[in-house]
Amino acid sequence: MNLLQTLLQEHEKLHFSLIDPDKQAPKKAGEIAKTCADYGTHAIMIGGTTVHNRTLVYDTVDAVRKKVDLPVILFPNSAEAISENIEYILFMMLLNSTDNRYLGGEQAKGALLVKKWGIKPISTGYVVVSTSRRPTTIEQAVPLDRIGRDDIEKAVSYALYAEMSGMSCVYFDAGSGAEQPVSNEMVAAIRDAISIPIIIGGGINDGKTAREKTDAGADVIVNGTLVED
Ligand code: 1GP
Repeated sequence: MNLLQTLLQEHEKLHFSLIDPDKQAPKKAGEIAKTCADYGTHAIMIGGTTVHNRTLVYDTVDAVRKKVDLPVILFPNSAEAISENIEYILFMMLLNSTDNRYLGGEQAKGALLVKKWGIKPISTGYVVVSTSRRPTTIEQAVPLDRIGRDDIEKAVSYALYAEMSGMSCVYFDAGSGAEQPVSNEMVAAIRDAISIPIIIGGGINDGKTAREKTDAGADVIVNGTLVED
């Protein structure tokens, strides 16, 4: 069993707090992680679309691990963002990218580092959903087979692809600071189609919205912007 499966045996639903190393100094990241831990988050995720500095990732992970006793999971944008001191990694394929770099290129480079450093991978089918009028950072950075907020069938097809390929979970992300989160209807349709854990993030800024997503079938809610503010 991987970390996500183990945590889901202990808790019905999970909350992960995402800290972007590019948004604050490592010391501050440690303080944010401590606050999240005090609020009862189940794990700290470290990552962001813009970070390409392994040393900064290392220092951020180090500061967070010194402050909290929770699992710390890397959420990498490329092999460059993988640091030696992380215990877990969302080993992701960006399923609706149209750039081979995110469909195997970075993963092959990263796999060598994950092996060398003994990092525990959590294989993840990562899907970006476009819900905002203004493109989010990830939408600007990566060419995508666009999935709109109402493209439920397309979202379900990617979820099925992930499950049939043996990935251990899916992560549907509206992007950091998204104007709207992935819809409840989309989450429910994905839940109906697959049985592996569903992570939902992007634009979830209050408890009511988070609850709607878990009621619709999400297993894990990710908050980034909210925990940084
Ligand atoms: C982005 O899902 C995460 O990858 C978190 O999004 O910053 O909008 O919470 P927010």
